[in-house]
Amino acid sequence: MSKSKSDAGGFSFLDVLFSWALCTLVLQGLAVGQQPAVGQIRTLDLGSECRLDVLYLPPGEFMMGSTAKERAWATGIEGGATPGTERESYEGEARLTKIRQGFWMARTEVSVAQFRRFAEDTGYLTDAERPGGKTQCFNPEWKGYRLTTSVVHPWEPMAGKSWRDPNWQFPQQEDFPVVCVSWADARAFCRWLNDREQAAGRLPEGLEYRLPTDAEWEYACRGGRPRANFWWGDELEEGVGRLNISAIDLLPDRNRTWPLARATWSDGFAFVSPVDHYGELGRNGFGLADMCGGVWEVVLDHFDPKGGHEEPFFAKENYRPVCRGGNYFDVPGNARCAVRLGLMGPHYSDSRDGFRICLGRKIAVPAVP
Ligand SMILES: [Ca+2]
Repeated sequence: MSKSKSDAGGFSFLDVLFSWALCTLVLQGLAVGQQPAVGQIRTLDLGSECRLDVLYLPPGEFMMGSTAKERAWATGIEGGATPGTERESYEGEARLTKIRQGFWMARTEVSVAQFRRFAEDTGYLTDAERPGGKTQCFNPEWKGYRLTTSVVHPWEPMAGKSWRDPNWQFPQQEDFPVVCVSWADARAFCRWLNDREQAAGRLPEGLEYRLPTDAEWEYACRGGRPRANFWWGDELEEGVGRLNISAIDLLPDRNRTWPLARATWSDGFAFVSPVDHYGELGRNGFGLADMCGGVWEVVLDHFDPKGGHEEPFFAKENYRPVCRGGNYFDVPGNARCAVRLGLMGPHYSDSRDGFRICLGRKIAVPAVP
């Protein structure tokens, strides 16, 4: 450029070109600077040395739902899910779905320690802890080890149990995912986060902490893959060391495995495992842990049995929150990215159900009783 500077007066063509190129680069740089990098981490300080990481996911598109081939695998010998049930149709046929705005997704399901910070800070009582409240927990008296076409589940509504004591047959741990919390409880946790971050001047303009939508959850679960049974691909065996599902591990004080144990390896746990226990191997393409398996993750949408929606779906009656990802006691066919179920209601809770939060665009949710 120094050569053109020697030209007498004015600017040369090269000067103009250079200036234009420089401006473009600067503008692009600014634009890039405004958009977080994929996988960028925001760490929330919840107080008392407790933290929560959310990771940035860019806008994108994916195939929501499943194909007939995928469902045939899920209900086959390896997948282990029951064929010919209504449940197979809840995923809907695979269709192109867009996530138009990037958002921040928590790396893990909300842990007991994180939920405890909320409960201690606010004195909040979960639905299960309120007078007359119950939550579904494992009944250790259960003896249904026989393999039948209709397995009788050992989960029963119990009083006096809650996220503080989900009736594990072993001590509750601070790094376990919180369970026995309802959709309403999960949303109360999000309100606390918003109030806390707002008061500290850390809540970004136009965004809120909330449950992810049905579509956001599935997009996040797939970790950048357009379509596959699991976030790592279609092969179950590649799930070794990646997820917590019903495996060969014995139930506490038992000598036989749960009849749904179709994974032929040990995941290390009869029930729940600590969040992010599997480390790098257990994280998907977006860096998110335990998206398949672990605990069911309740999302913002209400349940439409025909399939999930690109935009959040809210029912006018019969409010049944959607849960995602399968749980530690599920067959592999029920722990795929596309699997979705409707919970019994907004105040229902279970020791197989937890939640994960996100930071995303504000979404108005109709009041439900
Ligand atoms: Ca999970």
